[in-house]
Amino acid sequence: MPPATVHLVIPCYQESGRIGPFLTELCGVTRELGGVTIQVVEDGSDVAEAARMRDIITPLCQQHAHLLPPLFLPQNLGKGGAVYAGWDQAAPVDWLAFVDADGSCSAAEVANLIRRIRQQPSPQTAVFASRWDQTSARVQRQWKRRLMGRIFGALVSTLLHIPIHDSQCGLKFVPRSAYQRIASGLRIHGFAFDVELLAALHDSGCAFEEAPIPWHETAGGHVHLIRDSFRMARDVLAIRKRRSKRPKLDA
Ligand SMILES: Nc1nc2c(ncn2[C@@H]2O[C@H](COP(=O)(O)OP(=O)(O)OP(=O)(O)O)[C@@H](O)[C@H]2O)c(=O)[nH]1
Ligand SMILES: [Mg+2]
Repeated sequence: MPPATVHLVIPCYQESGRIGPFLTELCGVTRELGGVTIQVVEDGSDVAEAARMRDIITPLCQQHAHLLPPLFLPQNLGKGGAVYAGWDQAAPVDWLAFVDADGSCSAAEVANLIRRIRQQPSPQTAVFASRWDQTSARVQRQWKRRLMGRIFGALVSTLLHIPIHDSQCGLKFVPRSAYQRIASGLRIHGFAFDVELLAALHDSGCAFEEAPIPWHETAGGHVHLIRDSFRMARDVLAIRKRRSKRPKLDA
């Protein structure tokens, strides 16, 4: 039987300085796996940045048929908006996925998780990579980010009653059929989009699992610890409010 197919989106905002080596390696490892397409979604950075991204990606597209032409969004939608724009245009694959552009999660680890989801007899359980509960040798993050990540994880699981430790890790796999059931109700396009995605999957009956991965934080991150944590906490509260209003399945 052919392996389950995967469409992997890389959301990018001002990433021309970081994406090159990671994308090159990712194209190599996924080509060996087969059945994977990759697409960069450039999230309305600016004209000069879009040109730099084109210069990096075009030669790689010529070498790798499974690297699709990038999608250039006319305006900045936010990380979630970029991921969904890529997923919404995907061919009818088995799995939709995204990975951060900065290579904090290595290409080899992306390949490992693709092998892992392919062990499912059919795509059923969403797989969220996780930086939780690991020795500092495997997960290298600034202590501030590690701390904020733990606080945010506790906030998500407590307020939404969903058992998860790390909702924000930049590598996730979702069965396409499960995404199709929930896509029309997804509203959050910023950095907290993963939380809404998780809640919607959970509420629709799609199981999920956290998969521990090594993580090597890369300099030049876009997430502003105070400003974005505040926005994300606000988004979690909005998700909670909306969920409390939804009709109960068994009503
Ligand atoms: N589409 C889109 N992607 C964004 C935006 N801001 C950041 N990203 C992408 O989101 C991903 C994660 O952003 P990073 O800059 O790696 O975040 P970070 O500050 O390193 O935070 P962690 O990776 O969680 O430690 C990258 O692929 C970014 O390009 C945005 O406004 N739009
Ligand atoms: Mg990062």
